[in-house]
Amino acid sequence: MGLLENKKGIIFGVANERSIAWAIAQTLHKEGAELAFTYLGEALKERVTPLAQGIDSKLILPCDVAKDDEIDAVFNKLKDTWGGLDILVHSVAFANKDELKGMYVNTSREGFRLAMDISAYSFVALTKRAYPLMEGRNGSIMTLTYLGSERIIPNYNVMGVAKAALEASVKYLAADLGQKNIKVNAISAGPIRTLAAMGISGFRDILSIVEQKAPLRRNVTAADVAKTALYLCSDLSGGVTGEIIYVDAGYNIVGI
Ligand code: NAD
Ligand code: 0WE
Repeated sequence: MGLLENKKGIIFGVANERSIAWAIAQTLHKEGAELAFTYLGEALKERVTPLAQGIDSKLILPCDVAKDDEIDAVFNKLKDTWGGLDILVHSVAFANKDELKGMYVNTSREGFRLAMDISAYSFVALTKRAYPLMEGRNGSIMTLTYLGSERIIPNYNVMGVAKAALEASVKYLAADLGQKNIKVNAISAGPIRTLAAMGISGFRDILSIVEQKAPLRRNVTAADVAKTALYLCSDLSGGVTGEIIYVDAGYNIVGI
């Protein structure tokens, strides 16, 4: 008997088998959850479909989180097929690549808008549609964030500001939805080699610094993050809401 038997969840943010969202999906499925997936664009459909089908998912839907009509279509489909929802995982971020280098002071108006829209507002947009489906069922909503929201990580720039907005949104949404018995939390993950980390200059150095300085003297894996996601989805985290939980080998506590 799994921890998530009879629970229904939707996962936003699988791009490939290295995605943090994919590790979360596998872990939730192992504990009995039935999952739906969304993907961004036709190119990713081919990648996501076989992964999702491999864990018995029947709902694999397109969704650009910048588009309200696509988000509406996803939640209408969930309502028609399942009639309700227990779990929402938001594992989506995007900024233009040229904003993730050089000085933050050079951030463009459009670059700021785009990063905020995809990486922060989208969490509000998804939650707005999800909570009516979670009525009377102990819902759990979560997102992924990074230490760059609160400390200066060179080149993270506008993504750090978007993650700060995302983390503040977690708290406001937790306050809104608490009365409906819905938890809203974030996992602040340490650096992990995924598509979103590809081509980030200095990423290797970041991994090496964490390995040298983090209390656990190692980097975290997507599987580490997935186990905390499981805790947040399950009744084990009853009473936990509005939190930013670090899964970073302890790196965030280190001063010098
Ligand atoms: P990833 O590239 O596998 O996942 C990012 C996902 O965002 C992709 O699936 C991509 O398709 C999706 N996406 C981007 N724009 C979108 C849009 N407009 N509509 C819908 N989906 C869109 O990389 P990941 O590392 O698994 O990232 C997942 C989350 O984890 C992100 O929020 C990221 O900020 C966060 N995070 C990553 C790390 C890390 O080091 N990899 C560390 C901490 C937090
Ligand atoms: O949140 C992230 C990365 C998010 C991300 C990555 C990309 C790369 C490709 C958002 N948008 C884009 N746009 C692209 O075109 N992380 C936590 C991983 C990450 O990204 C960094 C990091 C770390 C860690 C960028 C600079 C410095 C450190």
